[in-house]
Amino acid sequence: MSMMMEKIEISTADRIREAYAEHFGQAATRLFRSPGRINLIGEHTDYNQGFVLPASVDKAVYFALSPRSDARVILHAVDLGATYAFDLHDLAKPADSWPYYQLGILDQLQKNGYRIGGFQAAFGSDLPVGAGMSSSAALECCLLFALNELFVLGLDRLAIVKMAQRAENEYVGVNCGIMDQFASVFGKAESVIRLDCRSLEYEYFPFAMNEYLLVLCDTSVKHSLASSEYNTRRQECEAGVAILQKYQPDIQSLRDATPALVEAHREELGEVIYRRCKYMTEEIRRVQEACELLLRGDLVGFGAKMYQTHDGLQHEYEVSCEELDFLVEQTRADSNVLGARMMGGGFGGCTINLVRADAVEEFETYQKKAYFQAYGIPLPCYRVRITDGTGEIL
Ligand code: GAF
Repeated sequence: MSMMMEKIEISTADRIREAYAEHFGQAATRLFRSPGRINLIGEHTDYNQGFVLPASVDKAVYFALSPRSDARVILHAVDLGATYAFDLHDLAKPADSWPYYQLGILDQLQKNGYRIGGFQAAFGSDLPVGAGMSSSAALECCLLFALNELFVLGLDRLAIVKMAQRAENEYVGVNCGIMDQFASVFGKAESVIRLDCRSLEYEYFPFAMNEYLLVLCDTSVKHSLASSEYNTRRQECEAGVAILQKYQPDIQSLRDATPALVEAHREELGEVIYRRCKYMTEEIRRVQEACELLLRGDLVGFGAKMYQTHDGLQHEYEVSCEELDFLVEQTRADSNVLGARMMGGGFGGCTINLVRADAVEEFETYQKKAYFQAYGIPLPCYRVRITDGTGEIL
């Protein structure tokens, strides 16, 4: 299932290829790329079996690798200047956490009875870590895709997605949904993916960026609450389901509940669980409505939905943070911005902004200035290009 890739971000690809040659003293056999993702709308809905609207972007993880004749694995993290070597039969967690993602993949392969030999790899990325663009999912998907090719394991793309997600759940310990891995593996140039996270049916929607651009503003902060609160949100949603099931036994997840049902049981849910369920049932509907707007070419309506999502994430789901709220607030009076919201798991990372193309320069300038004045932190801005998903660079 090799895939010819368009030659994008070649400088990072070359950098990793060269770093491999320098570290291992010979050229790598193969080179693979897995992109990060954006998500236009549908946040935290994946683990509630709702809908999401992500796309894979022009920032990615690259793995250069070759098989070995023994059972040794050597991982060279180019961007960290660190190397970790181990035997395939010893997947114990090392002191440093950076190899967890790769070990998680090998752990999954073993648990599922896939046999591979040793290999050596150099990897690195141009994907900002901690920016909420799924650098960890990209890392997992890239290695698994590469090993699938190298050792001819016969996994299809969906199997890769599911196994990479389980690596994150079981080995890394983050109970993430399926969106990030799906977007990284199934991404398609100039398209967003509407994914039903229950059936895993998906549809590509053309998203040509001509008059408007998607711009990410990177707060450059990642508050430590991120992964613990993520797992807490999942539990809160499950607690909501358990209560609502008393009144509607066929509810399996918040996907099956309506905002009216949540409202009717507000008192019993309690204030916190009520707010989580309210946001979730509304957001799942909002993604569907937003897709309709997109199909009709109504980007103004679509942008308004992005703001509603942010408001819900800020006040009801409570996964935003001061810096994200500040950046979104800044855009509200700007008629060149159709929509803005925090993106991803929250507690830091990026906002995603739908901005009139001819005003992007101006937008970035005022955001950078205001952010620096408020927090003393430079604000990287990324103009996103939607590219193909995971594949081999030939
Ligand atoms: C993180 C998770 F990994 C995703 O599964 C998703 O839940 C997202 O947060 C929030 O929408 O990126």
